[in-house]
Amino acid sequence: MPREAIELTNKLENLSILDQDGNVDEALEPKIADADLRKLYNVMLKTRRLDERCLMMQRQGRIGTYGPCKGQEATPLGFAYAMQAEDWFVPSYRELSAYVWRGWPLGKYLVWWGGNEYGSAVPEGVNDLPICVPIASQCQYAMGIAWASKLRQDDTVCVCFVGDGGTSQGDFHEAMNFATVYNVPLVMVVQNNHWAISLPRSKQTASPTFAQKAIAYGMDAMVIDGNDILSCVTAARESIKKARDGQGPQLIEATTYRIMMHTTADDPKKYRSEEEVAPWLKKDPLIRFETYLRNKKLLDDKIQKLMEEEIKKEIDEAIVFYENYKHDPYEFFEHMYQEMTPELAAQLAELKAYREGPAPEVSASNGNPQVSHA
Ligand SMILES: Cc1ncc(C[n+]2csc(CCOP(=O)(O)OP(=O)(O)O)c2C)c(N)n1
Ligand SMILES: [Mg+2]
Repeated sequence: MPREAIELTNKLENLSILDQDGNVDEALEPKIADADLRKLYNVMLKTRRLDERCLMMQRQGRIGTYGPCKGQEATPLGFAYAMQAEDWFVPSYRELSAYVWRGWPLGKYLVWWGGNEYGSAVPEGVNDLPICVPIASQCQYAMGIAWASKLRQDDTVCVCFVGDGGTSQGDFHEAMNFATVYNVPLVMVVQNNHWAISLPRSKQTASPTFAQKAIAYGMDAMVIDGNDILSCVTAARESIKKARDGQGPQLIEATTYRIMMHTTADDPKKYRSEEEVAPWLKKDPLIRFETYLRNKKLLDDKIQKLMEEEIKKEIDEAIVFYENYKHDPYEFFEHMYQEMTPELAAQLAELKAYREGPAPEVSASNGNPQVSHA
């Protein structure tokens, strides 16, 4: 038999529970306690407001370049909600809602975007990694963390976030391959926000979905409406449970959209039309969640006004914390490893000697202007 067919039987599920008008598919509606629904809404709203303030602060020159997460609050939040506190969360850089849920102080987020490494110092007792900008490099860390959980038999799951652009990096595929071969408890979430800076989703891959890339690795996968918090919670619960039960790593593609610029260093008007963006404004995760809660009588104008006031106060306090934070250049070396490597220790000593020692004589004979480090 020189030629025979190999049957590929995989199918991908595409899950959507709460539509853009706030209508819910009751057969699929996940069980979430009323108090939790309100708390989820509170965190989603807080994330939106902090994100808006960060953008304003960047425009005022009070923080550095900023990467907004507007419209992408539901997916990280749904996963953070379904995780146990001791599970591991490995983000990229648009997962603010998960950080807020998992207890990161808001001021730390501002310190990070203000350019100080203290923003990367993970709060005590929180099993998270800091914001990761080298695209998809976090996939390798996440896979390693999940492998460690398996070797230690500590029953924890690692949830990793990566962008659609990140799926074109080798790191993503290496992590996926290793994760399935070693059957580690990893949940990989691809936030498909349709853009990687100015590169559209159509140029990112010829695959109809990002999720199907998992099939080649022997990994379970599904697609969800990433702007629907109910789909996100459902997919998160299911995938995290499977990973924890030893059924292997899982890939979730969350369909969403980058409403804002890539970062404040970018102008999306140069490469995409307002007509493309407009329909996504109607799919806003916050608005549909609000409609859902109002229909359930869990939210009204009074509760919402109170939430807005409390959130504003908390953000104001975070900004005061950030603006009073004494930036210390030596901290740059402190938060990368549990114990400083000899190379970093040597660089720290060099910087200290440079800043605190006598001003060096710099000759202008090489044609460069005479400089002093004062
Ligand atoms: C290894 C690496 N290459 C290039 C960059 C520059 N860069 C920053 S963001 C980005 C696009 C990422 O797109 P995606 O993964 O879709 O994430 P999104 O920004 O849409 O959340 C690129 C190429 C980088 N940070 N790291
Ligand atoms: Mg993207």
